[in-house]
Amino acid sequence: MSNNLKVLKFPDPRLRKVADPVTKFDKSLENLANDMLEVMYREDGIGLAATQVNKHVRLIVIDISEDRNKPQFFVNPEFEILNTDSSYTFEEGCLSVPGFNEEITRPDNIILKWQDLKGKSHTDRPSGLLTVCIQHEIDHLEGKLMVDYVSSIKRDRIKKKLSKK
Ligand code: GNR
Ligand code: NI
Repeated sequence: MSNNLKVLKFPDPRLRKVADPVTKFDKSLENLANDMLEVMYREDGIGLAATQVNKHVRLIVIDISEDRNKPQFFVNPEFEILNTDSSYTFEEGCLSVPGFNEEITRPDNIILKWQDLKGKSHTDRPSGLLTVCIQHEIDHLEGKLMVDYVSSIKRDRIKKKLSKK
């Protein structure tokens, strides 16, 4: 099975759109989630935001399991920072910024609220890699990218390199 979704690459301006909340929990949402999962697995990512495949709705898929068989779906995710003093630095990569890794520091003590594909609400305190990944993906829904955390000199250099491709 294969779909037509392609991952947008920086500096594509469509990556800067702010995604709309999901209001209909129907079959088409489920289909999009499964298509995104396929793209994520195909490209060896641990997460994917709908924005990256040019669908501007607040939907994220993540699989941080070793066996790549524990998909998680997050609809309309939001987080609250519990303790701003506690942060974590991790070398992040992004399918929309291929070939670049950057150390990014983010809060590591958050409460996450989201809905599942049926519209049911959940609240949890993520830990480890999920804390990093969900924040990276929520940034995408806000039109924000990894490159926004680096200096403008470095960002311009990345832009030049990726524009040549
Ligand atoms: O595959 C991915 N790996 C990754 C590593 C560290 C922090 C975040 C990520 S997400 C990334 C896939 C991606 O671009 N998701 O938006
Ligand atoms: Ni990304």
